[in-house]
Amino acid sequence: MADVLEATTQAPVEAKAPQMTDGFHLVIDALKLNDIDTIFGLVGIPITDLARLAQAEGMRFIGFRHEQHAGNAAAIAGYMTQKPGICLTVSAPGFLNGLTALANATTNCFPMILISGSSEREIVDLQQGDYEEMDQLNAAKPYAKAAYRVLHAEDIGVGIARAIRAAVSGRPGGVYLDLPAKLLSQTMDALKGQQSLIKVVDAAPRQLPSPDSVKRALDVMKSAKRPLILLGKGAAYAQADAQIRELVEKSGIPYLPMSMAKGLLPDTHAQSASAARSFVLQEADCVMLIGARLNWLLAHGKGKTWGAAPKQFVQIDISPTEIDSNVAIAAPVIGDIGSCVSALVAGIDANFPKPSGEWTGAINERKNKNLEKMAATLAKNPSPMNFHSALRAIRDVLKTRPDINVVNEGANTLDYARSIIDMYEPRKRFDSGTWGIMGIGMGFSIGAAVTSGQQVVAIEGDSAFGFSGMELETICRYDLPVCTIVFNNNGVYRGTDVNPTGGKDVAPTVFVKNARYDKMIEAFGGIGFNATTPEELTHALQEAIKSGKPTLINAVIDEAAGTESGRLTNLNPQSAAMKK
Ligand code: ADP
Ligand code: TZD
Repeated sequence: MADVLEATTQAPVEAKAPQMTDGFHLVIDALKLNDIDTIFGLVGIPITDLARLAQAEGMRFIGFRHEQHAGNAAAIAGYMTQKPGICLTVSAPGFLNGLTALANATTNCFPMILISGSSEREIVDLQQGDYEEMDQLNAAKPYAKAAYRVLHAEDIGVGIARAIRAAVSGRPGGVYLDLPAKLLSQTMDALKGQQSLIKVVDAAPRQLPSPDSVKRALDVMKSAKRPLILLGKGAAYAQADAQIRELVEKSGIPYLPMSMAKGLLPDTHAQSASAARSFVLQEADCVMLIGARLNWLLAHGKGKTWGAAPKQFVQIDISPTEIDSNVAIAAPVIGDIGSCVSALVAGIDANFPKPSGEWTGAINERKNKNLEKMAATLAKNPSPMNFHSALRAIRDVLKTRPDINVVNEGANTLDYARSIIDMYEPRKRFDSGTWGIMGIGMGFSIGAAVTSGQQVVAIEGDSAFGFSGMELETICRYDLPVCTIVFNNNGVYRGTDVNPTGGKDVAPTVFVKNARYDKMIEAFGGIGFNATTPEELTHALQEAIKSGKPTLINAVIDEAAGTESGRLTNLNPQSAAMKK
């Protein structure tokens, strides 16, 4: 009888036992619910199990050797897809390593979420010396678009939803999400847990421009004698490729792409004024900025770069506070680029004046002259190679493969590649961006390869490459189709500087001479090439692309070929002071 009683009293208890879930599962479930399928990160206390679980639950976890590069991969994935890229790190030092990438993402308007584990609040707030103790939330705030912390398992859904919205709505940016260790192991009723998750609806709502702002912009454009359209990476991000092409072609206005907007229309487009950049910036009397800021990359909209001709600016941007940030904007159009450009296209009727033949003719004349000059420079075959002859070889191979993603950093390597390598498709060029930061190379390459599943060619200065070189192992581990080309000129900018004291230490800009970067990738099973002539470089790049394997080409460049700071010589304090 006692047995029967026990059996009958136990059975119902077991049937009623609530199914439990925990913080680990809820984080993964919330990300998956929002169609996020990849995490870039680096494991350790307290997030190793989170990474394991993500993989077990069918997400892709790409593990890096340093968090900055995981963060950069997440940021570029966000830029390519309009979905926030996710970077996962451990507490304090791991978080700080990721923070550079978060700040860079925010600066460049790339949507990403840095998720870091953190140590116990009670101990951190009393500064009692926890393992990897740090007040990460407050450290992140100045460098992020938004920063949140979740303390209770039932708030994970809200935390992830807010982070997604903050990253992609309005002007995109980097978001920090703090997950204390205790939260991850907190348990709660599984059903209630599932019900607490949020599938974000319309994360980046369209923002229609006001009709009067569109009319004002059209009126300003109509009054122009020498109009110009300037496309920035905001225009590339917006994925309004067809509308932008229609605006350019229907209006007939010449355009200039900023570096990462190259390929939004093919660089070979008849209306591209890239080869006459200085001329059009100086001579234009009306400039329409589409997703481009008048920051240092555009000389703040004033000074010698912009010439003496008075300018009127039209600016299309999602962020109203961007307007008038450097010079007066005659016609701001605030909204998402797709909606704004569509509204402008609709307003271009038969009465809309085509740019005069005088203006387009002058641009074409300047273009042809500059292209001829460039062709002569590119045709030279100095030994050792210089930037131009090496880039000519790369350009000719890439021309046959417009689908290839191009990553680019360095000083001279960046400046020359930007103008010599044509792009033909949108969102295929990823570079040092708004900060002119070194170190994006391998992170962006991995992010682009994982996101697109397609070939990446990274064109890297030897100094620039060094910031993320250890990620070659990551590239080999995941067998990614990334070909890294190191422009090896023995140093930062060049390799010829000498220590004026005659002492043993080399000059601050100089590296080990004749290093063989190709040997580095061989250590991890990748394929290395050494190229000392354009022919060798062409052959190596063709082989690399054909293999679809992790490859590295050590391109030997004349160590005297580079200029200090590339084209930014004027920003060096000493040269600036000497000019005064
Ligand atoms: P670039 O460096 O190519 O000149 P910036 O990064 O300076 O480009 O500028 C990008 C601009 O695009 C930012 O001001 C940002 O607010 C804006 N932007 C980004 N996405 C959108 C969008 N979907 N619609 C409108 N503006 C956008
Ligand atoms: N550190 C970081 C994070 N970003 C930077 N931009 C710099 C340092 C300074 N810097 C540049 O602006 S370019 C550059 C550095 C160190 C490297 C230039 O040398 P390189 O390229 O070998 O990469 P070139 O083609 O030889 O000029």
